[in-house]
Amino acid sequence: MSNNRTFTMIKPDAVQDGHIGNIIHDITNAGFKIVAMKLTQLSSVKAGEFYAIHKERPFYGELVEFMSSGPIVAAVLEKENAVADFRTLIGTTNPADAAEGTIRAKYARSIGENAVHGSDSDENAAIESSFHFSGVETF
Ligand code: IDP
Ligand code: MG
Repeated sequence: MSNNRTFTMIKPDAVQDGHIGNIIHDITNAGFKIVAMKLTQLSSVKAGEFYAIHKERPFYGELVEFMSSGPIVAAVLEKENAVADFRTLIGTTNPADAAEGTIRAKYARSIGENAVHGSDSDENAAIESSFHFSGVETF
């Protein structure tokens, strides 16, 4: 995948709290085009695979349990400089430190239950997009 796509999830906290519509609004308002999207739920096995890179971190078990606790919205987004611009739009991992107006500042509950995922590199954006979507589901 080129540098114009990134992968996101609206996490279980934000789905539960009724923020799907507002978050999609913020994303499209910021100039991202949705090229794949679905409401789904991760099993604990799939959540563990998705976050395998964090296996050694102390919060891994909590993260896997949280990410499989309820429905999520998975999506692939397109925009020039997508990965970096989307990280700016969502704000820092801990919403207490996130810049005003960012998605995490507005909608996250805590550092763990932080409303949205955003890929951290073009390579991971491609891996994470194909983890969730097949070719015919991506436009
Ligand atoms: P990122 O989502 O901003 O890229 P990462 O460091 O990649 O942050 O961590 C992945 C996810 O793990 C975070 O979005 C958050 O849900 C969770 N997480 C990160 N740090 C902590 C922590 O200190 N306690 C609990 N959960 C955490
Ligand atoms: Mg990360």
